[in-house]
Amino acid sequence: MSQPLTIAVSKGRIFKDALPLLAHAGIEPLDDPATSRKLILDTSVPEVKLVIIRTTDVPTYVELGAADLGIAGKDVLLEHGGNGLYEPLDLGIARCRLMVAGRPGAGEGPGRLRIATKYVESARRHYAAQGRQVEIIKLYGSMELAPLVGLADLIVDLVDTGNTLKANGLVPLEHIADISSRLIVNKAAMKMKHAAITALVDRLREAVSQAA
Ligand code: PRT
Ligand code: MG
Repeated sequence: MSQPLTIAVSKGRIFKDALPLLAHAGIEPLDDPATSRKLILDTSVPEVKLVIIRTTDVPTYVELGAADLGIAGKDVLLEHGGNGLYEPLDLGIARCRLMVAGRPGAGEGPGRLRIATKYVESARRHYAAQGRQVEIIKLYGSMELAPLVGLADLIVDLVDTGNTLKANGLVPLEHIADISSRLIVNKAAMKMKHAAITALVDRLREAVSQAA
């Protein structure tokens, strides 16, 4: 790999789960983003750098070519729309489900439902497919609170163990999508740095199949 490559990744659970896959491809970050304040991390491969950004910004960086590649949850990609990106590989990490949740029995009546969510586009598509008129309230976090204080009837959020819902007296009601993190690639970079990128994608694919 002689061409420089930049990979955009968020520092939370995706970073943690991506480490063993990157290590299989010979890429080990020289700093720990949990303790370092650096936003650009050198790796054991001199040409490869990791840029550490908010998970919702990953598709933007990659689409606009500020990073050649990125790792992002399908939840984030569904909101972004995926324009200008290739999505060559499901990394199978940071798995969860995008679900409708609420108090038991919530949302069964006729009237217009209020849905609180960070996932406005996915929620809109879900209810449009059902032909239901809903009012969507955009939130940036703590969606579980919304039904408890009467802000919304239902929420659309990620569910893993279900413990967060349970702790707040909520239950999962409808499944919208299975979520995992995907490798995304800038379209121009795929042409200009084809050899380096396909080599990396192949190594990561191998790592994913060994992890499965
Ligand atoms: O920087 P920012 O805070 O925006 O992101 P982050 O640091 O949380 O990002 P990161 O890298 O940790 O990754 C977030 C991504 O992880 C999401 O975009 C998903 O693709 C994926 N993921 C997988 C999850 C979960 N599982 C998950 N359980 N993201 C969030 N959760 C939250 C969920 O929103 C809810 O509040 O965990 C709670 C539910 O968990 P359970 O186990 O109680 O059901
Ligand atoms: Mg977080």
